[in-house]
Amino acid sequence: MTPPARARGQYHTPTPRTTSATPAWIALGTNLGVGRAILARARRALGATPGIALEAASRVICTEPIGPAQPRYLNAVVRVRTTLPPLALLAALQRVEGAFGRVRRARWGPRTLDLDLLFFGDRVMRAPDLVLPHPELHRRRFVLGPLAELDPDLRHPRLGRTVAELLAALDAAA
Ligand code: A4P
Ligand code: MG
Repeated sequence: MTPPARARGQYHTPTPRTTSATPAWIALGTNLGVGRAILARARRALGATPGIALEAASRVICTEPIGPAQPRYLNAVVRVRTTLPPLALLAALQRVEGAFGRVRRARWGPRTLDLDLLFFGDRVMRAPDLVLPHPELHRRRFVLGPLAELDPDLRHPRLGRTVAELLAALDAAA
């Protein structure tokens, strides 16, 4: 039996797609105790942003922290379709981060919600405020795992390898 659409991580897009909308992939991360609720609210906030339609969401995974000693993270990836240009999409992500940031600074310190723009279609760019694809994504299992769940055949436009291939390369190097 086919699982319900929601269980497969697929979302219905209420507005009709326009041909000018671009697919984009966004990584979500949090290491706050109530992280699952934060991620669910962050997904809703993204989907409610004008110019952004949520298309699919990976499962949420619990991951060991990369970098300085800190609590474990919850990570996920979403695919959206957007009519915003790349820098406007980044600004929208930063506004959502900021909305959650006000909560986190009061209670938990500086990092509660991190939203990174992984891919914007097949755009390759290196501007002062935005590097596309995200420069670390191919080194991060906590990004490639959820990404592979959604779109394993998606090809990295600069490295020329698919998400599944990048994940396999990371596993082989471990
Ligand atoms: N920026 C440039 N390109 C991009 C892009 N493609 N997407 C600039 C998003 N931002 C981009 O980001 C710093 C600046 O990067 C922004 O002003 C933007 O103009 P930030 O989120 O404000 O700062 P940050 O958190 O210090 O940097 P970053 O790179 O997001 O942090 P990390 O390296 O992601 O570290 N371990 C696990 N297991 N899971 C995690 O999610 N996350 C971190 C956060 C560390 N360890 C982790 C995880
Ligand atoms: Mg970030």
